[in-house]
Amino acid sequence: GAAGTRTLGLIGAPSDVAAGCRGATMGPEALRVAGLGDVLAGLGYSVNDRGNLSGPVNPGGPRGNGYRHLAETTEWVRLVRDEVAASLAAKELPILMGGDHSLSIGSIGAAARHCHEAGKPLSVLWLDAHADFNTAETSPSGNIHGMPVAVLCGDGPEELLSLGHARPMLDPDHLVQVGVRSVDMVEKRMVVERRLRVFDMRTIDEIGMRAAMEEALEAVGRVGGHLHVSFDADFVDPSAAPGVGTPVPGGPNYREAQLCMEMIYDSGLLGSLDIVEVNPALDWRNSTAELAVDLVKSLFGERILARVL
Ligand code: Z70
Ligand code: MN
Ligand code: MN
Ligand code: MN
Repeated sequence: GAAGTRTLGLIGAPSDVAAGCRGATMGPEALRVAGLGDVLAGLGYSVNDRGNLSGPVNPGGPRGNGYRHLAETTEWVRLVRDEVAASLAAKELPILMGGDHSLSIGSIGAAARHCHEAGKPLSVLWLDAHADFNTAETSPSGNIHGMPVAVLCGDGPEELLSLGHARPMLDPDHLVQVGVRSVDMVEKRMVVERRLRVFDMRTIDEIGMRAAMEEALEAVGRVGGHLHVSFDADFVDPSAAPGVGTPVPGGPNYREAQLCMEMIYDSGLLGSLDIVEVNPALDWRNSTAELAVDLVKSLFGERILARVL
């Protein structure tokens, strides 16, 4: 967990090829400008900024065979997978700075192989307004950033599935989603059929963020081993995180999002992290990257007051 790993590896993946609109390419630099590295160093970690990966540019092509930019997305996912694998092999806790959310296929694929080789289980906490559980058949858009959870659970194009060490890369029972409030019509059926564990916004309204996160962390804690947290900036309410491509009203507010991160830190389970879908082209004075950095501070142990014993 974060408490045990003192070296963090920052990996920039400036790609928006799998998103519905342009601009997440600027996410990694926005996070650096907002002070991500300095803040983590200030918490006492040693930070290894591995720089940005370099992959295909966005060709602005149409949907073909159900997908937009499948070849370009596959190349970016492969680059992310290999760099996250290198970071894990160097005993770092990797932090992927996206980029769109399809890149999580690479980061989680790398974590899955790493865990498989170490003989420990992998669990994933997916913080997102969306379920990201579409396939070419169910997707209304063809945008692959709406499909990574399905790919990780074994449903998707051969090009992406074959990047994993096993099929599925992730046991769907080891995935917990929090914050979901926008699911496409056919996607809903799949989420229910595959029995995904979802703490949607209705549940959070009813039981509160504290109880929802207690249950979510209990579930991933039962799996044990390595926890990967995949943070889509659109998890947070757009009033606090306006710089995202697909804002959905009715998300966790600033305080609820902070509590969520504090509770993940306290679990001691964190083994790798994605920060994705920050889109400076749609933002207001870098406020969304600054919010993400505030949240990451809590995720890595910052407290309002020092804990007494
Ligand atoms: C929609 C689709 C999505 C992120 C938007 C949107 C998916 N369900 N994912 N923003 N991160 O096109 O599949
Ligand atoms: Mn997402
Ligand atoms: Mn989303
Ligand atoms: Mn199990």
